[in-house]
Formats: sequence, C-alpha cells, structure tokens
Amino acid sequence: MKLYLNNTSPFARWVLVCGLEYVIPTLELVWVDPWATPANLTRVNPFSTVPVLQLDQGEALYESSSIVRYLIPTAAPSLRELQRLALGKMLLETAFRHVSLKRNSLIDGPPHPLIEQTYQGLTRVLQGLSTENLPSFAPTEIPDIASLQLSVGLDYIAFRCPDLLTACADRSLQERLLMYQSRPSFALTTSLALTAQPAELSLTPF
Ligand SMILES: N[C@@H](CCC(=O)N[C@@H](CS)C(=O)NCC(=O)O)C(=O)O
Repeated sequence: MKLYLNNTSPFARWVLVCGLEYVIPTLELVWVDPWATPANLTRVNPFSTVPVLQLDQGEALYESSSIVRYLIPTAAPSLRELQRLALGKMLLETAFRHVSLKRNSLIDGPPHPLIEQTYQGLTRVLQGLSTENLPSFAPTEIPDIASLQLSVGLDYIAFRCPDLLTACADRSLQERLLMYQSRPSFALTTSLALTAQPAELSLTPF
C-alpha cells in the first residue's frame, strides 16, 4: 500500500503514527506537494490533499479519518469514542486552518476574520482540556487512535503556535503530552525527520 503525504501535514502524521503503532503492513511513502496539485496526487484525490492511501489493487482512499478507520478496523465505536475522535479531528482542522490563514495573510492587508475566530476556538478548547482527555499508558501499552490523534494535534500546535499551547494548556496536560512525544512513532514523524523523505518507515531497527 502507498501513502501520499508531505512532511508537514498533521493529518498525514496521524495516519503514519497509527500505522507505526499498530504494525499494519509497511506503507510505501509517496512524497508530494499538495499545494502544487501534481498529477499523480489529483489522479488519486481530485481535492489534491494529503494523506491519500492507495491500495495494491490501485483503489484510493483519501481523508485521514477514513484511512485510519480502514487500516485499523475496530468494532462499532461507542458515543464516547466518537466524541474523542471528533475532538482530536476538530483540533487538527482548526489548528491547521488557523496556521494556513496566518501564513497566507497579506502583509499590508487587514487580518482575515477567521484568524481571530480560530484563535479563540483553539484557546477555549485548550483551556478545557485536562489529562483525562489524554490518558496515560503503561510502557507495553499502545495508546488508542483518538489519543494519538489528539496528541498529534497538540504537538502540531506546540510546533506552529508554541505560545498558544504554553499559555492555554494545563501544565499537567503539557507534561502528559511529553509521554506521547517521546514515543518512537512521534520521533520518526516530526516534520524535520520527514524532510529526508524516506521510502518507508519502520519502528524495527534494521
Ligand atoms: N480533512 C482532511 C484534511 C487534509 C488536508 O487539508 N491536508 C492538507 C495538508 S495538512 C493539504 O493537503 N492541503 C492542500 C490543499 O488544500 O490544497 C484529512 O483529514 O485528510
């Protein structure tokens, strides 16, 4: 199976982390720039976004939540699990929108109103989070996919808007995030680590 991605996408990172943690068959990584709408990406995803999973038979699946659900099938999720997945997904979407709008703002023009709106949303959500949202895990335990998603989202905010995380997130939550950040699946998938554009990733040393 192939995974189309770039090195900065938090959505692709969540898929990668889940793949590494849950030992699905190794994914062949296809590096693309979604903003440049390359033909090999639009052939598998006309929206030209990453991540996209392409099966060995050629069929493609885009959108990170659908990909994770396909790769790691679970029993029908409970309402609680769906709520946890929704929290992580919306945190990712809102943080990504906030960062994109800020980066694409005109230097001289007025700031886009959604920059402030997304900032306020992120502030409210971060202030409402506690360690209950990001459970601890034993050394032999693999965190569930919703916790992996939320921690990827928090790590994205720590990377792109560090002051926001420091100012709004509870200290104990920031410490709990460190537990996730120090997992090998996280260390292997930082945007810096991925600039090397490896053909595949594995947790097992060769
Ligand atoms: N809801 C999508 C979001 C994917 C997304 O927005 N990916 C960004 C990179 S982080 C992208 O490819 N943007 C390129 C574009 O919008 O043209 C998912 O979960 O997969």
